[in-house]
Amino acid sequence: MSAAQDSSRPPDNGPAGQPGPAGQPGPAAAGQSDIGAANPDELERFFEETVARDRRIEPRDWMPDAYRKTMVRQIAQHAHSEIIGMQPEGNWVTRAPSLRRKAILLAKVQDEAGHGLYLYSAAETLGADRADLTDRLITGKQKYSSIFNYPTLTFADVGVIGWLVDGAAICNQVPLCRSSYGPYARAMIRICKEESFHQRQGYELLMTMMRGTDAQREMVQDAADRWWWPSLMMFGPPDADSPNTEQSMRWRIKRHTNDDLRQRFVDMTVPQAEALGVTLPDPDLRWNQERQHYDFGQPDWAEFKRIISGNGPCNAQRVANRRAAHEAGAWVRDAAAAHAAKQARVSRRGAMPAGLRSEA
Ligand code: FAQ
Repeated sequence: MSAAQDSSRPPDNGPAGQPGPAGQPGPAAAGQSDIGAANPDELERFFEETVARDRRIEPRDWMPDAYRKTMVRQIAQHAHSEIIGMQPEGNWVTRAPSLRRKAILLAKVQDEAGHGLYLYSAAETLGADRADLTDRLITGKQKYSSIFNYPTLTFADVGVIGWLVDGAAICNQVPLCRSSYGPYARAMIRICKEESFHQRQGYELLMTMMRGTDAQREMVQDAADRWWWPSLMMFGPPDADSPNTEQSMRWRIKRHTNDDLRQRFVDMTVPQAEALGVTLPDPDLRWNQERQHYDFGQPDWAEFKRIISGNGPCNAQRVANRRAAHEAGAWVRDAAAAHAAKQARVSRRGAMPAGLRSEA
């Protein structure tokens, strides 16, 4: 369907800031807030209608600056989380107890790198610069998920991360496949498929350990005790303390509130814990017949605040590792840029008539 046929888009000959001919970005799509000759009210109305009709906002479409800023913030934090999230489990690659477990873990950690890369690309469609985003991560100016600031003490942590952390990520991210920003929503579809494999491998690993020795069962229980509360924090602060939820729900970036998703996660996870034979470390956890949901206790929100402001058990180590990897990779980026420049020179020369080519 062409943009002109799609009733969710203004015609191609619309004012500056709207899509140009043949899908070329209009001026605003390049990240400019100056909408030139366009009627700002009309653009805003068109944007609101597109969102209200559950149509996607695409990179070439006009969008309010605040929407663009929110999307860059959320996508960048998500990308950083995937990249930093490689570290806690990566810590166990060399010590996996069998070749099979090592192969599975390597594949999972590689998937996380891939997720980070899709997400940085999605942020670039909004005019963000990937080098700048990386810089914000390694200088502590941009957040990543609190969950990755806890240490992985035993191999059971690998299983519990798959079960609980990927389980929470799936709960949170499946609705994001319907997020209003097209590139983010599309990236999320593949990411969720891979997260689903990640969760199953974690559960299968824990099931194997629970069928093993007493010591293995104790390791699983200990890991579940340590990761349960941090997993609940992944959904963000309680709704009453979440500054972004209301506007993000209105823009249909988020489809559910933090507390709704947390409840969904608890309801989904309790029967899985029972099937595993693991006790979740919450004395307030019980089925509420009236609500048809589990009641549960609150995580330590003071701990959450400490972690997201950079003072968790592993924040400094995670960021230092990322910074070291970035600096050690500088020669690769330089070599790739030099190669790309050379290829561009060669193809420009190839396009020139022979008599005009310089030999230099
Ligand atoms: N950790 O107003 P809200 C994964 C920040 S990927 C750190 O509620 P919002 C895969 C929040 O950003 C996990 N910061 O904010 C994997 C905001 O920051 P600001 C990452 C947090 O955006 C598995 C401030 O607090 N997933 O696990 C956290 O509406 C295994 C106020 O909060 C995503 O990023 C937190 N837990 O809702 C990889 C999913 N919670 O404004 C490896 C996409 C909140 O100060 C191994 N993101 N903050 O800059 C989202 O759904 C949302 O951004 C929320 C937060 C739900 C995270």
